[in-house]
Amino acid sequence: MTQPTTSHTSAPLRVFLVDIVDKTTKPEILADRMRELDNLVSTYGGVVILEKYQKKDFPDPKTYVGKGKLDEIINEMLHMQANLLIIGNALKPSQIYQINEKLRLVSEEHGLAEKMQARDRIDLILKIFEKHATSGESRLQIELAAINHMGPRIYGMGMELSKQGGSASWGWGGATRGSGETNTEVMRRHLKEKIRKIEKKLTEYAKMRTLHREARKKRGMPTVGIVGYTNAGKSSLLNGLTKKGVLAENKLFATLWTNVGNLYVITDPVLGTGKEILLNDTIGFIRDLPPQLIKSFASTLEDSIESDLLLHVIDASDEYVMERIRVVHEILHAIWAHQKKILVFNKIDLVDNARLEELQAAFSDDENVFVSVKEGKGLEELKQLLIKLV
Ligand SMILES: Nc1nc2c(ncn2[C@@H]2O[C@H](COP(=O)(O)OP(=O)(O)OP(=O)(O)O)[C@@H](O)[C@H]2O)c(=O)[nH]1
Ligand SMILES: [Mg+2]
Repeated sequence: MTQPTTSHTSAPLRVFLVDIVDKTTKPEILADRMRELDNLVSTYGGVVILEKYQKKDFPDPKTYVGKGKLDEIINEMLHMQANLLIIGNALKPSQIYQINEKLRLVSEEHGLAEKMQARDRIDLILKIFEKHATSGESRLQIELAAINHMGPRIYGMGMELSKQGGSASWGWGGATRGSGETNTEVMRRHLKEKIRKIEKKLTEYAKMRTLHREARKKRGMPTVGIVGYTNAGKSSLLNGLTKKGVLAENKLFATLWTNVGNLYVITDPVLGTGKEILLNDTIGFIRDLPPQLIKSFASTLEDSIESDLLLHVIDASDEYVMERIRVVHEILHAIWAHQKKILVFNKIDLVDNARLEELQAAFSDDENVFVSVKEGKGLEELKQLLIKLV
């Protein structure tokens, strides 16, 4: 069950991954979940030292992971000198607190210079978001998401807020213990005020976007939102269609803001006339995103939600393509994005013919197109479909 992947490296984040799944989970689903977690860790810059799973229908109310299993994990962490425990699920604030308390005690007992810590999958995603966020707006959205996720953990546990520039610290160091640590009311007020300020600033950004959108509508320019699972190739598609030069990377959540590009499609080759379409590329989706977190990104997602048409980009080479499509559908439903969609199956350069035929047959009722942005295949067909539908 335990698979040491690397031994004693000197990476600063030496991670022990643990995933808790229900007893009916199939081995291939388990492997897929692990692969995604592994990807999240490396996108963040950590190295996975060990991986473990536990099949459990009812997580332990106190520590999520069962007590015996947790002791086992901590021993292995000590043995392998792992400093970060990532639990691949969404834990309650009190559960992650209990685990961290245990890790702190053991770290002290063993005189570790740097104490071992634990985080859940949402913390990890937030840290990646934080790392990739460059625009003022995305930083604010992440701060809001972090307070929403960590907030209850901070004041619920009577921890102290570290005063880094007056904002809540949610680094791996997390909230610290110390003097005045039970002043819960003060913290609660402080966080509430902080949330109010961030939401006010985000509303200003949203207003600006609305103005831009209305101006575009007046000009009669149709808008298309590019959505899809993280790493499906959304930014690459925007680049492929518009020669925009947006960052596309083999990393999860490379995009956290809205990239916009104009696409001009010739509709009458004789007259040389055509139609201009505005394309919006934005943050990718991933399984089990808490609604609060999605809500934090509402203003970034608004351009897609309000667009005339959606391009749902899908990595056709992904073994779990159906599952990814389902996750994206669910999120689109949750954010009220109900407009017409084109399914864009990307990366067909990595897919064999039999699989392509299978996908084509499975999605024959939907508007769909099969492309390889990398090889420039299918893009012309996609442009023509776009023109027909907007
Ligand atoms: N083989 C192949 N790789 C592709 C293709 N399109 C994109 N990629 C690669 O897929 C990876 C992800 O591409 P991005 O365009 O950054 O994906 P994204 O959906 O914008 O990802 P996030 O912003 O992180 O959610 C990059 O390494 C791309 O080079 C394709 O048609 N074929
Ligand atoms: Mg992107």
